[in-house]
Amino acid sequence: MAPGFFYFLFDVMPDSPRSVHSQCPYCGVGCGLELLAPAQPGHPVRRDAQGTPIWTARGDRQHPSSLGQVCIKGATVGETLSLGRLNQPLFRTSIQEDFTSIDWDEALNHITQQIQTSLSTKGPNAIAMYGSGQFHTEDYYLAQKLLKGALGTNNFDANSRLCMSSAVAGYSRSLGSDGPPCCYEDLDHCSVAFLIGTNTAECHPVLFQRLMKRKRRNPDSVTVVVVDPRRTDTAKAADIHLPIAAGTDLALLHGIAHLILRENGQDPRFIDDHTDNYDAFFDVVARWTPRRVARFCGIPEKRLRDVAHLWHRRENVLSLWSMGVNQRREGTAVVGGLINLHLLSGQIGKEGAGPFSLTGQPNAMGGREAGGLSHLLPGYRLVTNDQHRQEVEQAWGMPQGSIASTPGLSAWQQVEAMEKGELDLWWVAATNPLVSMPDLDRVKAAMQRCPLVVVSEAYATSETSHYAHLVLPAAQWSEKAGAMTNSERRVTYCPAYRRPHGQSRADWEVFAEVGKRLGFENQFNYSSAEEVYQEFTQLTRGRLCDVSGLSHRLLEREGPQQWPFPQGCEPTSKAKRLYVDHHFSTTNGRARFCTEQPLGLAEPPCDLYPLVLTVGRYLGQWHTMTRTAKVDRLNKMHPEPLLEIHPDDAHDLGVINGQLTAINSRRGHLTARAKVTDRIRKGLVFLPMHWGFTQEQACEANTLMHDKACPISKQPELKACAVIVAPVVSVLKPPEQTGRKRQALKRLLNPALR
Ligand SMILES: Nc1nc2c(c(=O)[nH]1)N[C@H]1C(S)=C(S)[C@@H](COP(=O)(O)OP(=O)(O)OC[C@H]3O[C@@H](n4cnc5c(=O)[nH]c(N)nc54)[C@H](O)[C@@H]3O)O[C@H]1N2
Ligand SMILES: Nc1nc2c(c(=O)[nH]1)N[C@H]1C(S)=C(S)[C@@H](COP(=O)(O)OP(=O)(O)OC[C@H]3O[C@@H](n4cnc5c(=O)[nH]c(N)nc54)[C@H](O)[C@@H]3O)O[C@H]1N2
Ligand code: SF4
Ligand SMILES: [Mo]
Repeated sequence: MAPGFFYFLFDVMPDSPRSVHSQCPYCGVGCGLELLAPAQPGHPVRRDAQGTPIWTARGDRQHPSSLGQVCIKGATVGETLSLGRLNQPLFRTSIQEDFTSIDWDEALNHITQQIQTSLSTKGPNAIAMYGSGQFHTEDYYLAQKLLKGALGTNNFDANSRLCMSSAVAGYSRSLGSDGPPCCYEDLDHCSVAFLIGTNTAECHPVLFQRLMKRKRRNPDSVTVVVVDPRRTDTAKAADIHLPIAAGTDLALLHGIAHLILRENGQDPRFIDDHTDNYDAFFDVVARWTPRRVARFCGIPEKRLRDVAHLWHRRENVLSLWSMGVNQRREGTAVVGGLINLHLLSGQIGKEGAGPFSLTGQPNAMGGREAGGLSHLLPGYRLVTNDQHRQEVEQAWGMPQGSIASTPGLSAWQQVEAMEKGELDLWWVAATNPLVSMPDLDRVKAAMQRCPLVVVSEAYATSETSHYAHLVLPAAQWSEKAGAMTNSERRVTYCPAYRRPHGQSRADWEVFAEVGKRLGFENQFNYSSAEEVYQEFTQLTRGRLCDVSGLSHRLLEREGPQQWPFPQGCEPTSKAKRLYVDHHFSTTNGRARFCTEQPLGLAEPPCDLYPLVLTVGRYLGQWHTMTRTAKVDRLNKMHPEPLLEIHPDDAHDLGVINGQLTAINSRRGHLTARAKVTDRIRKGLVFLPMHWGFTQEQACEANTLMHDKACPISKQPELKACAVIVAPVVSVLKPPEQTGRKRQALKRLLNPALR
């Protein structure tokens, strides 16, 4: 169905469809939602706090990934879609001025003029775009075509750099390609669930509930192991919790490998037939004796042995991981260390087993397929590969040599380039870096050196918009049609079922319009998202992530589908897992053992900064809260950010439960109320990432974080920095002053507020 059809229908029009099916726009579980129109027979029209009619979300029983389940964020998404939205484009020449409203034509002129100037003076690398795993695949794809094709710069990167890039790099190094090999059904079949660096209960709740349901019904059928320095809700439900010291995961994994070998739990046939580099790996893990590992990780040796014992060729081990593993200065090596265990025990490409990264965002997977990182091209291709570039140039109808052969700037490198005055145009879309990047004061200062900062944003007051020159109103999920891929490689069609708010436009439409204005009329001439998707799918033909058989129509008709889905494929005939034949994506078909030595934290604690701060998430808040802060129920769940601190540390530092504390790192300081709890390891403190400077309870955790990153994946170590904590004896921020500051900030964006 053409997206225009739905645009035509207003939220409450009597002939509006009673319900539509889509994928939840929050986490990477990618649950199916059924959205019920505001007006249902026999019921009053549901409205949000401003009286706008709202659609109600509930679990879609037909969605194969979630089977009707949802969590509280998915269930309340309808309440977030209209409140506080940005109405029209806003512009100012410097961030000291107030914004004025402008029309789209003028807004696009500002962008194209800056691009033309940059191209004729500094060249294409003075332009960069920073996108997001919350794009639809169509948005992602056209951003690649615009930057990498039309402009000739690979300076497109996404917030996946802060999220999944260590997993991408880890899969590629060990298995020859990106692509999680498992599926959610494996949760029903594994005999061991090994959860490392993931707070699944809060961050991928529907998957966690699936595992827990199985465990409740048949407690002995599966052993759950959780590796996390905090006793999270996930860890509380585990059979074995390993509260290792922050940043010691690789040593733990090497220690497990060491014990598997000692106990003869390896799979010699699998190793001989399907892997490379085993001898070098053996030499590395031989040195990680149980005693050394137990001491390094700060856990009892007995617990280590209990866990290693579960990793055996006769078991079905499914390992799940997310940010506790990826956000490390050695993130790629830790992913490699985890995949090593699967190769050693032959636990991959079979039911209930394998290394399974839990994707953070709803379409970070689709982004990877569309080439949405600065070293990638659509269809899991690489910018450094001559043949890959030529294939894409040909498909795009662009001359050979249009695409540059070196990787573009990664997310943090874009900030560094602004610091050096090398960027003329920084275009941020569907991400809010002034909450989510490390070392925020540096990012703010860097942005002020960039002549044109463009922010494409759905809501009126994001932190990043406060440092922009041009703000473009974005149509968001529900207002634009598109496809998204979840963690188990399942693609769901997300229809446009509400009218775009105010003058907002879909991101892909804006990218296409800029392409056309730069003279690429033919290349960017699309009349619907469906056409964009069609072009993208053809570029995946013959690749691991082949979706050449998919289209919006097929997905609408047949429902969500897992890839690979080559042309001619029948919806029911596909394999649920990758690598079932144990033929991997490397040139010789063999998977590869990794051999890095553990390094530990990039900024270890010291006398001045004796504690390690880790930063993560709460169940009821999403990232920078532009959406979830609009839901009363979610705010009541988490009224404020709290500093979790162990009772012994609190005692040593004179910190009292509920008291305001000051937290300092080498880069900044902030205050937060203390929650004294033994659910966190001694020596570690925790803050949530969510509350940016526009929030009443502002707590900019990332002003404290450093930018040190994994040299392979370029993913920053957002899970640890060294801090000192002290009780606050006087109130630092008198309430009137905070109020005035907020008023001033609001004024900046005033014309946009409805
Ligand atoms: N409610 C909610 N759900 C979300 C999101 C959200 O904002 N809110 N965001 C989504 C996104 S984009 C992502 S990426 C995922 C993130 O999902 P998760 O990675 O599960 O979430 P985090 O809270 O960032 O971190 C997970 C855990 O890592 C632990 N950790 C810290 N340091 C270490 C370490 O050195 N080793 C180990 N083993 N563990 C460590 C922390 O204690 C924390 O419990 O969540 C997704 N789902
Ligand atoms: N210390 C620390 N820092 C972290 C993390 C951590 O664990 N610790 N986690 C990191 C991770 S994994 C992630 S994924 C990031 C997340 O961080 P961000 O990506 O910055 O967080 P979001 O709030 O999801 O930002 C999405 C923005 O896009 C807007 N938006 C929504 N829909 C659309 C749309 O369709 N189009 C456009 N143009 N805009 C839209 C939203 O209003 C919002 O402002 O944070 C990272 N930062
Ligand atoms: S688990 Fe994730 S995808 Fe599912 S409803 Fe909750 S936030 Fe949405
Ligand atoms: Mo993420």
